[in-house]
Amino acid sequence: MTDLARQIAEILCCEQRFLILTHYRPDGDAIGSQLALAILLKNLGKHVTVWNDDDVPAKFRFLPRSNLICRPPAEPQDFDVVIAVDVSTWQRAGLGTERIRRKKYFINIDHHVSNEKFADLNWVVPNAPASGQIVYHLIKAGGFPLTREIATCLFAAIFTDTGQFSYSNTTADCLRVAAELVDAGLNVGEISRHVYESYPYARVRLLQKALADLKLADHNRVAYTWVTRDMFEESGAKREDTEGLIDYARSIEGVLVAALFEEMAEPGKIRVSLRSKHPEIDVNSIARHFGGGGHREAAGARISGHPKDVETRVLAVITNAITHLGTAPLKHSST
Ligand SMILES: [Mn+2]
Repeated sequence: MTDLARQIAEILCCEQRFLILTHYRPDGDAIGSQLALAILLKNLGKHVTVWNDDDVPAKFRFLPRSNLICRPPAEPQDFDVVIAVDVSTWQRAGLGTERIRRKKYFINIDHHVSNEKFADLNWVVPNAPASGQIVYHLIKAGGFPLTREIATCLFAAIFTDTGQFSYSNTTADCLRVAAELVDAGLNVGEISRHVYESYPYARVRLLQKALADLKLADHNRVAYTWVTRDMFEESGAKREDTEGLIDYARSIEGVLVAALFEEMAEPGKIRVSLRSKHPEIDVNSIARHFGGGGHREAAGARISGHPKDVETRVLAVITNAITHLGTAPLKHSST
């Protein structure tokens, strides 16, 4: 147990008014970690505010107290403690960052290797599989009760950020933590059904369109596809429905890097998600090339430019990153 963990636990005990922020376009780790902290603080009798620029994705609304998450208000507010969780840069916490008038303590809990350590107390553990796991260790450090509600949120956080315990960040420690969370009374099948088997049909229509456009490049070692504004319109899918689409590109045999290009609502802006399946390929550094970041195996960036042009630039940097690996183990032909 680190001093930092104990120091943060003490602040949770002593202070009264808390704000919890995470990144916009929140994923399961962001929402799960935010809600776990919120429930923990509520149980301690604290005043808790939870903001996000975007709605809670439909598949995470089953999480306990998900209705605590709301949009930042127009007027700035005072807090004793501001906690950013699963946020690599302060800017990624969105509008809420501009709605804080006063704060005594500023805490950053995160696992992105690209974290900019923007707060006063920065608890950044790049080898933690999920921010939710760091929150778990905070609960242990403070001797706080791990209720079933908190365990559900933390399990969802770790479950999603490890790709249902399938990515190489799934360590023995991670599974031990997960086992303890399940011991708190969780039904894993039920959580899995909510998160992975309750997609709106519109998402499947978006998937059909995105897969129809999927392409292989660089001796079939790179798979990429697009979701355009037209695809959103035609399918009726929401922005949150793109989560996980990249896994289809990633799942192809022989593919080392997968890329998903998404035309954003704002014209001329492209969101690029990247995944690596090879230990020597660091997509965080590829994303950083374009002002983004993330993890070695999963990262992203927002890039301005003409779609075709952005695609060419990103594919060139990917090619450059994998060129030294050779083209040996290829079993299938280009389509
Ligand atoms: Mn995360």
